[in-house]
Amino acid sequence: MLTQTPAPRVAGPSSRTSYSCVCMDNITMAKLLDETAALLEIDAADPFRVRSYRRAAEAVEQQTTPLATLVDEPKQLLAIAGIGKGMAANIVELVRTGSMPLRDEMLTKYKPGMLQLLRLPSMGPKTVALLWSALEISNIDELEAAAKAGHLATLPRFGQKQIDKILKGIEDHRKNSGRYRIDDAKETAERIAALLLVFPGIETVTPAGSLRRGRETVGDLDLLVTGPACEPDVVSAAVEYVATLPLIDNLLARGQNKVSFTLRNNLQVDVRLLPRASYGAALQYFTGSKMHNVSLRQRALKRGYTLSEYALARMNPAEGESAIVAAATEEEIYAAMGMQWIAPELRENGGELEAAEAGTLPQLITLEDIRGDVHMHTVATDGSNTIREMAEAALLRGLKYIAITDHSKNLAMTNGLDDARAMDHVRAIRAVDAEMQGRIRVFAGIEVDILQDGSLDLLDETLAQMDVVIGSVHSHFQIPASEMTARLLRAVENPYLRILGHPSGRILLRRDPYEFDLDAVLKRCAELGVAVEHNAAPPRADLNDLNLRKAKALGCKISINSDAHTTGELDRMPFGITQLRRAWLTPEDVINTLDADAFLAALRPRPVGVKA
Ligand code: DGT
Ligand code: CA
Ligand code: CA
Ligand code: ZN
Repeated sequence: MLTQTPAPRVAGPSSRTSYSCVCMDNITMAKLLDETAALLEIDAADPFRVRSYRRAAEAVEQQTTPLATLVDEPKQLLAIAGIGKGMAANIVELVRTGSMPLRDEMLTKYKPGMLQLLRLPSMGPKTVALLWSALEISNIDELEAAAKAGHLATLPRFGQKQIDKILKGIEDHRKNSGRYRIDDAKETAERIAALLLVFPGIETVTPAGSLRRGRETVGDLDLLVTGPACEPDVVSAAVEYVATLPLIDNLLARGQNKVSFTLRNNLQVDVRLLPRASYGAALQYFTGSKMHNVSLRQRALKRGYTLSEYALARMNPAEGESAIVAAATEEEIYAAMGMQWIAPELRENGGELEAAEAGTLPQLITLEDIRGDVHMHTVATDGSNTIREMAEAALLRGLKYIAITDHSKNLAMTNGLDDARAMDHVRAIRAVDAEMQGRIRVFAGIEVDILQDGSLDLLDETLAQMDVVIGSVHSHFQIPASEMTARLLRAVENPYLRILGHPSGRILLRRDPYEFDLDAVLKRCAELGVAVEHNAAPPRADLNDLNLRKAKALGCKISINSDAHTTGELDRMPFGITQLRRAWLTPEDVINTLDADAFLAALRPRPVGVKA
């Protein structure tokens, strides 16, 4: 329990000079000890020795006091069950240098890639040692090549069945080491949370890690769980419940308060059951990012505090004073550090800590700020719903205006509109706008293709009839960067183009962005008053957070749109908002926060002489 931990003393001046080492946290330390144990095992070391490193790793992970603060207090290190004299010396080395002699020695003898081999199914240390000594296989790629080339069959006990199993394991591992889109991850997290909440005594499930920070993809899910069933003395029944969830494909690890498993799609999930008293500290820690945490811990040390997954604690409490400064909520922790609470989306060590200290964090945009969504499709092209259905669905979502922006003829597979159909469509849109009687405004628009030469796919006269003209690239992605830049620059020079749609063309995890000089295009958009789009569809999510920051810095107007092809896809907007928040954007930076008339007025003015 937190209150029973002896208060750490102030670290001596010598160890204070290098904060980066003093900042090694217990979980990182445990990982390094565990790796050393695995390398020793490959080395066929005495099993007792291997075991001592494993036990030490477990003991370190369970400690509530950051051991890095105890390096000048060997007695306190030795007081921990599972840490003897030699291990205490190892810990001191780890803190001071980031490694330790035995680990270094093992890593000169073996290769780090061999640790990865151990994660494959049916791959133990003896097998890894054999693969190394017989075939010099030191990583997964080499193992795969050897298996495919038939070399493994020359080894004892390697039948075809065993080899097939290894190849399948490698394939699964590859999928597993991939990343998952935030929308898929979020849905999965919600599904698991619903199951967890069935257990009596589990009251709160919070996704942490990259999902909470809103990264567009996540490596694995980190779910934090609390409630009466998660207190240290009662946690085993809850752990048992989690470890036997029916959706678990592969149970990876099951500890005192942690269960790790993979799902059928290979996504890994880490569930941690935490006491309420330290939930805030855990949430802060496991939300990350790692660099944000390292920076925050350095600041804590300067204040005479330690920050861990258990608490923000005084290093040197006065007689009778509690060591704990804050632990139950994140708000308390940041406040005790003299900072504003920092939205998870900003926690990438990109200036947010400095701003929080100065009290100058931006008022980030929220979904409630959005009044209009001006990129969506209907049955006229590749959408699934009518204009009226889109309008009603948008109204239900509280929007004040939308624009219908179907495709143009170049995108033939979508039944894209030619000039005549586009004009008919404008009339149909205006009719629905009238039917809605002001409950919601329905603007006439088009998502016109930017052709290979940078011209637009429809006549100026047609475009002149539209309220919203989005220009997008949907073909010829592979042209040289200079040509793509020229193409986009020519497109935005067209006075009818008002918004540059999904400007990078990427499809997350499937298609890279096309190459061009983004800075040049953004600069020109800013000069001409062409808005740039953040496309809220999770597979697109461009401009991404970094480029959005750039667009803002260059003075671009920014528009966020769902690009919905069904009424349900209007609900993509929150994913886009998350990315805008990661880019530090405020409501003032985004034109969709304006009223309908102000929005139209904020778009690039129509060419003189053209009547709306
Ligand atoms: P991901 O899963 O690759 O999308 O990224 P994260 O940020 O979710 O990373 P993950 O799952 O490895 O860890 C979750 C959080 O836990 C991370 O953001 C910060 C914290 N954390 C994990 N491992 C370490 C570590 O070794 N050192 C520190 N300082 N923090 C860690
Ligand atoms: Ca994660
Ligand atoms: Ca994780
Ligand atoms: Zn498009």
